[in-house]
Amino acid sequence: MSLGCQFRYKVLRQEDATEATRQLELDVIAGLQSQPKHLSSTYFYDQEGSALYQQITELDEYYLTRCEFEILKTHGKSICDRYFGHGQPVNLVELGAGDGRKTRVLLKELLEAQVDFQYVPIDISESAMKELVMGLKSEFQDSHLQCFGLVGDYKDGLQWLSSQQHFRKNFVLFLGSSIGNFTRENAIRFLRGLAQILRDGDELLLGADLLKDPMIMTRAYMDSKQVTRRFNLNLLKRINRELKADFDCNEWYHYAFYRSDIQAVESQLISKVPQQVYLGSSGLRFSLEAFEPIHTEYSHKYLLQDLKQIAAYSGMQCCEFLFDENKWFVDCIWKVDCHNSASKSSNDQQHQYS
Ligand code: AVJ
Repeated sequence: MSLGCQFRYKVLRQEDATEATRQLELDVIAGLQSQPKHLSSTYFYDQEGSALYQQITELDEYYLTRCEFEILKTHGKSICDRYFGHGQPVNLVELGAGDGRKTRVLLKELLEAQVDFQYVPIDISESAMKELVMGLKSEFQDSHLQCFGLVGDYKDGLQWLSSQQHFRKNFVLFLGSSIGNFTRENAIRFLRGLAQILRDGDELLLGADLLKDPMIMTRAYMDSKQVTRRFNLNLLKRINRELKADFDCNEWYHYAFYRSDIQAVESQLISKVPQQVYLGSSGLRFSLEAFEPIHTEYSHKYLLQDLKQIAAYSGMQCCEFLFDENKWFVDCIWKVDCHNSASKSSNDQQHQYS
């Protein structure tokens, strides 16, 4: 067995740190000049933020990860039987793999069933990819697992895959209700883009958090150990460090609440006192009144009918819904269906959402 080529990755796009900082600065300025103020949840995940998110997934109150684990454990075998094998080799593609803990459940099922597949995690960060691939190597050394990571954004990765590997079907994982950070409109835009890059017959497994008791949803984002508070505040720390700002990180409430009007948990940072913030990198100053909120995140929650509608608008066909025992979370399996896709839904969708 040639270990050398069993665990590997390819860099499609080098992360450009200067460009990333410039974009952060533009977004921070725009966000702090708006009313109400906002900062994007995409900036949570620097090294410290990713580590804090990892801790969140282990909290009792943060049921999402636990539920999805259960789903993959319970239904892994049937996913394997239904969507893999049948003589066609498959790319098991994962968007934003993180540490890949949940995915390992599936990898083990697939290896056991001896289906012809390779695992293709896609991540923009080369260091995260390195860590993931090394981790897999130490766990799966003695198996037949083939791992071929792609460093780049999702578009780079998927485009490269569809141009290179015509003989393989793609089965794409987008786990954890990451889609929940998008507005409905942007979720559809993103998924439609995905459907367009993929080929007819390719599949998507999409994790989505379902509507439930509003207090259960709220507590998941206002945990008793205050890890989510640190996660939220880390955004300000990051801005202090990368943009030479001087947010006083001790003077904030972390506040998260469920909004039934938009079916989302909204997270905010609320200043306890009047503050002047100096953004050193740009020389700009921003002031906050006492109790002024900065919006940092929406985590959308879904009804099954929402998900069916999103699939239709995205040009995908619902194959099945896989639930945990409580039906708190769902993994949807959708098939890319070009006949139904972009052309049909683009007009409908504009009426509905723009
Ligand atoms: C990674 C987007 C799924 O919204 O539940 C966790 C991020 N924010 N706690 C979510 C998060 C606060 C998480 N997602």
